[in-house]
Amino acid sequence: MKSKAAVAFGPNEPLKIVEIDVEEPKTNEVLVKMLYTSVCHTDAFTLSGEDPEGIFPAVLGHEGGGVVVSVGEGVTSVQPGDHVIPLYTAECGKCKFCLSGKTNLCSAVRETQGKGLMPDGTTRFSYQGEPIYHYMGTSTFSEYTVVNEISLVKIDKKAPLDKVCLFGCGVTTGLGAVKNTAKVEENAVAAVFGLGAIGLAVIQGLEKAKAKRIIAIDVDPSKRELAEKMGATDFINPKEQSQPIQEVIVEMTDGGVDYSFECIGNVDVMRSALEACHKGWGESIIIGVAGAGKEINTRPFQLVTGRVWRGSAFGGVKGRTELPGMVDAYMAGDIDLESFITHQLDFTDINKAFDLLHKGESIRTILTY
Ligand code: AHE
Ligand code: ZN
Repeated sequence: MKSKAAVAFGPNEPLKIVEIDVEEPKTNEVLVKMLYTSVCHTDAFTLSGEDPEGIFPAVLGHEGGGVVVSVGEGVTSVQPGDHVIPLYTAECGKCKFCLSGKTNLCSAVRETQGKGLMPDGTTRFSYQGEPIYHYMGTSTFSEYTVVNEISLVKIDKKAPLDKVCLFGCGVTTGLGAVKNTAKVEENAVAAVFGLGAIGLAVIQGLEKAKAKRIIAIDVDPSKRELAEKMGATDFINPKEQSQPIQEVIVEMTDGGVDYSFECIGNVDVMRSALEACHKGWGESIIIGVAGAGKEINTRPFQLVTGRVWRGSAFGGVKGRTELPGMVDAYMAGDIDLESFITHQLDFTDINKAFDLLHKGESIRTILTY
């Protein structure tokens, strides 16, 4: 079938809105009509050419919501008409990772996913007879997309997809990093570096966890208002400080924070975030995605003396098991999604959504097909 799509033909080129061909779903695959998608920094990161797994031409996009159109052979958990959110972290429930009880990282389709292919090694997208690659197993920048059954979570039909599509990445990642990865306890002191969607969701998660002090850090002073609305108790602009930011934080917290979160993908900030942690127990969670070839540095003494470095992917959340509950929590008024949505545009204006993100003017733009 024909589908309107925003194709990334090459690194650093604007996406091109074209009509691509989408094949029927094969065994264990599902054809989804996307209704909404948003743009995450990771899409921009891959488009920039910095992602070692980036392949072109590709249909990017990994934060979306849609409706099942048809299912391939063997699909049992979803049927046409179901409302679904694509998951870039699949959940097969059967692999070594899923069964470990220690991680949300599923290995079932991850290898082919990273190569922009479906598990049979081919793509369902083409343009003028040439293959177009998938992305993160989701490719939400096409009105019709083919996704593995295990990369889809069915959610309540009553939930507004133009809001809950945000559970596809940023919000879930931030909330999950607090709850699953850091396991923040009541009265904890925390610092959040970078106040995009993930950082703001971390702040919201910290407030839910009843952290007593939530220090929000960003070089953009305009981020303060939203950070405070989400629950930040302090805001620091590192540019206004004469000392390194970790020293500022250590001083103001009597030795450092219990938890810090790096939500940017900047390896220098990752170091600051670790070194802002309290001796003996402070834990720093790396969430931001760093560019190809980047490495983190610190003196090993920082770890010897009890600080811990951890990473979090999709907030440690098992999508098919946990997302329906998160959607319900939103519906019950326990999670704020509205505050993340700063812009709404037509899907064909997707390059504008990238511009807004690059300029730091938006948190999330919801694109409507
Ligand atoms: N492809 C990159 C890694 C990208 C990466 O780390 N992705 C995050 C999600 S970013 C969402 O906005 C992640 O969760 N990764 C886990 C996984 O399985 O990819 C690279 O460096 O190769
Ligand atoms: Zn993302």
